[in-house]
Amino acid sequence: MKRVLTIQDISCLGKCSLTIALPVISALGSETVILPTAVLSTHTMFTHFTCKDLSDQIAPIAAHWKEEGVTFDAIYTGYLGTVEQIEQIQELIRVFKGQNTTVVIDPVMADNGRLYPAFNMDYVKKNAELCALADIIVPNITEAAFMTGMEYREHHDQGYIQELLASLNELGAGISVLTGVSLAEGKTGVMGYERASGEYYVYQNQRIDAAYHGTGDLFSSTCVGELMKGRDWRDAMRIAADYTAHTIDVTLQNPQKPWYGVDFEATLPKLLTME
Ligand code: PXL
Repeated sequence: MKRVLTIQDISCLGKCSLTIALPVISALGSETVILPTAVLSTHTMFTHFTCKDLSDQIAPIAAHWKEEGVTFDAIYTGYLGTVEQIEQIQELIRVFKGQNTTVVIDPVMADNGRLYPAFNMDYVKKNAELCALADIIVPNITEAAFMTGMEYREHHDQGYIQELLASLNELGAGISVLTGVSLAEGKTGVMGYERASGEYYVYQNQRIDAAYHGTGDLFSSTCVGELMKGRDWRDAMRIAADYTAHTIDVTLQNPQKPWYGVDFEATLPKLLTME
């Protein structure tokens, strides 16, 4: 069985980060090892959330794993906390990245043209540096624009997306994938660029007009789980895009849906059948 280490916060309530990554990657058949970077009462779209930073636990936990001879087939990072914490995670990746370890970095820090409340430009710069250690990065357009210094364009064409991918590629990752790419009216999806082959990949599905929290984490976690099943990166992206869109669709049909996250619990069985 493949073993995945995922490093991100626990938002106790909120259906995001570890409360998505753990069930999704496990359901897709990989052992999921977690490194919680902070405990929050909820995600940061609630007001008055509590937050306990766990940075001082990273080094001792990593040291214990090293002593136990633990290895990982993938290391996947999501929402993190501070510049200093990212520095610790850079070190952890250097220590645990073996020849066959796939490093997936989702530089979660912004959306819709704006940084999340907790972050500033130093944090953006550090995330850009973290991306250099990745085999695959999966930022949204806002995060990519911040990390590359390019202008954020809500309405975009393929030319802009290719330029953004070229700049992202300069950060040093093997494959750069942009999420939230809408190349035609009523469509949304992903576009990626693979450094080694120089090839692009575009996938578009139906755009559902609803913005839900945690959908980026659902997408990334699904990618990681599918990659660990041996899927080519393009297939992993396509399945993750379809699964995320399907989950938003199902959530919208639930009259009791919570505002803070999607009903992925209802759609996990379908994910396991997706090709
Ligand atoms: O879904 C990304 C995410 C993860 N964790 C926390 C967040 C967010 C987005 O806002 O606040 C704590």
